[in-house]
Amino acid sequence: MNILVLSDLHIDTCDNFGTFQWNEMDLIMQIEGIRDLYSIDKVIFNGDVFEMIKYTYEDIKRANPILMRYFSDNDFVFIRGNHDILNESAVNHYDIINSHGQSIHIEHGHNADWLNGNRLGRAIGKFGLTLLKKLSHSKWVRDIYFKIVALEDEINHIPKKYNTIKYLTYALKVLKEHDVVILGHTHKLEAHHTYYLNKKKRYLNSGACSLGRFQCIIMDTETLKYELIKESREAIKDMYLKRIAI
Ligand SMILES: [Mn+2]
Repeated sequence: MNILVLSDLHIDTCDNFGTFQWNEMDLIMQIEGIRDLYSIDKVIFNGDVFEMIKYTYEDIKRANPILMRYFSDNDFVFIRGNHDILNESAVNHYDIINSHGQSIHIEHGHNADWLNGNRLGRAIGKFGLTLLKKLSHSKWVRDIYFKIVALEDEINHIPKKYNTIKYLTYALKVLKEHDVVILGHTHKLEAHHTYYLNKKKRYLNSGACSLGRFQCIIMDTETLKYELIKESREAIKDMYLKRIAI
């Protein structure tokens, strides 16, 4: 089975605060192009697909009708990230076991963070979210909250605060029970191999598809061969032009 794993789109309402910066049709064409080119059997969205911290799901849906329709018309897997933890139609992780008994584990990766990764942190986070959900019925609380989040994002640019070694350590923990682990969350597309517990293990990160860029992982789940794909906006445009010319 060939899988396509992509993450961290942070789909927003396409206003000035957001980091999605994709035209809906361009993104769909990009995904469809890859599906076709690599004979993809399963598309897996590895978390932070929707920017539900800064925006409400309803507003995101309203701003991206073509994309939402595309998602619901296809049998895609959606994994929960820390920015779309409230997405009820998503799962916490997705595991595949191939015919050789090798196990591939896919999750967003925010469990490596203190706030998300231990019981106390999760309890605090959950309490905060519950409180926010209750208070968010009031428009002014919601407005102030979204402003604070937007300001916070501007001060600490998302990818900078991630310490790669922390996720590597977390990946090693997960690899005790799996042969391959695919995380997202860090916005850094990367791949590492190691011999661990007498087996070859792989940690991959699906990078990000925000800011109009396209990064993803393609993997043949039988051979565990993979490819990291990183395309700039310009390369994507060139590809369209070529496709149209044909
Ligand atoms: Mn994340």
